[in-house]
Amino acid sequence: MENNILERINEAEGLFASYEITGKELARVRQLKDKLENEKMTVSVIGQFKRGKSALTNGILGDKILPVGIVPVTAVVTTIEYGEKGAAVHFANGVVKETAFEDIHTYVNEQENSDNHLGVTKVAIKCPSEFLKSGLTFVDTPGVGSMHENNTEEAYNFVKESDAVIFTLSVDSPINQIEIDFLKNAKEYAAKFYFAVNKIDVIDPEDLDAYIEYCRKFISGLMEVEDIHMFAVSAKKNIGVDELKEAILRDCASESRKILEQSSRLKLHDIIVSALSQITLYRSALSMPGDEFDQRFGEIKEFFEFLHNEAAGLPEALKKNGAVCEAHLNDVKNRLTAKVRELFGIDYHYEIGEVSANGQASGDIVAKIDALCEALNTTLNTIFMYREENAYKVVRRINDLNRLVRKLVKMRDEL
Ligand SMILES: Nc1nc2c(ncn2[C@@H]2O[C@H](COP(=O)(O)OP(=O)(O)OP(=O)(O)O)[C@@H](O)[C@H]2O)c(=O)[nH]1
Ligand SMILES: [Mg+2]
Repeated sequence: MENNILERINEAEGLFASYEITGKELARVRQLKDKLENEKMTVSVIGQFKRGKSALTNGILGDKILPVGIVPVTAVVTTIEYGEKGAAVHFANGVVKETAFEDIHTYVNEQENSDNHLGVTKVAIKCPSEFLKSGLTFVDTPGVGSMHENNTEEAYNFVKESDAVIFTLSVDSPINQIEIDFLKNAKEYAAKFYFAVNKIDVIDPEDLDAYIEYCRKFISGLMEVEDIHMFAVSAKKNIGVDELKEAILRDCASESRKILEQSSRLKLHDIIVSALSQITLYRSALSMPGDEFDQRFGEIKEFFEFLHNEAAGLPEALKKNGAVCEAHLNDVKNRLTAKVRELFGIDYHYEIGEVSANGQASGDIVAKIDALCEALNTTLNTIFMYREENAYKVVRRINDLNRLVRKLVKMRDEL
């Protein structure tokens, strides 16, 4: 089965490319293909808040890169790859801002960027750590279960992109329901698990043995694996961290292909499930009464007009600034996606391109916004068959959709 996962991905790509409503799944499946073809492995540190994930990340990299603290700290995902020391902050509107290493905390820290009000999608760090030399992407994630719901959401989202995870527990608290739920979810996406029990410096050796044994038995049951290895570590005192590092590097060297194929299989399954739910949403939107459709189309047209006027009202100096225009266009794309979801209940997908820092404005921003709105209007008219009077076309479209569902269900069940 694993051998033909790439074929399955290609097949899914072909299907998603033929339908406007599966644009998001198309982008995800292409990303998956790129990861598999280029053997890009992502290893994330995940777990409940305050288990010491950031401290452990620093310990593994051998550098005090990330902020650590007694209160919930990590608010955004931080990816770390091999390279000359540097950091870049990625924002939802496509802007990428180079930043000094010492300033990372401004964006990552919950106290400074509360509920991620700065709209950061990730902080991408480069660091010349030996551990990263093989090309893997190492990721520190926000913790689940604190009162900061945004952190839990970010953590759940990022698990979907992880191939291997270090699930971090700590001896100051026995495994709890929040962790169990998170672990069960992670199992749906990641192909390889390392279990780290952190903060062993604060516990007596006999208590540690009892704790490890308790967790080991429990997790073995949960993971349906007989013999789970628990890595007892202290990120703070650098105890046991090397053993964990070596295990990861060994597996990356000897079984990265296997891990990536298994992880791709799990992810493709999830993408297909998401496409099927998108089709369900679409079908329920299609059954909307005609006058309600009229009202929704009226509302989106008003929104188009609002966006037109907003762009027209931008100061002339900004309209000439290429980076500002690109960021504005991306921001409009994000808002259009949210509007379509609000009005029609489906996820409309836009690629958010990276904003180039010193570009000259190419073309008129107002005309670009109008073109974006016009294209969306045409697509919405087509996919919702809005005021379509040709019965043949309607029937063909519905049959087409039924065929897509059948193919996806078959594919999902075979994965
Ligand atoms: N004694 C001890 N304390 C530790 C160890 N590792 C981390 N800590 C402490 O635990 C607290 C939380 O550490 P962080 O690394 O910020 O934890 P986190 O899991 O990243 O927290 P969030 O980002 O909020 O989810 C800090 O006060 C650390 O100093 C350890 O090995 N031993
Ligand atoms: Mg943290």
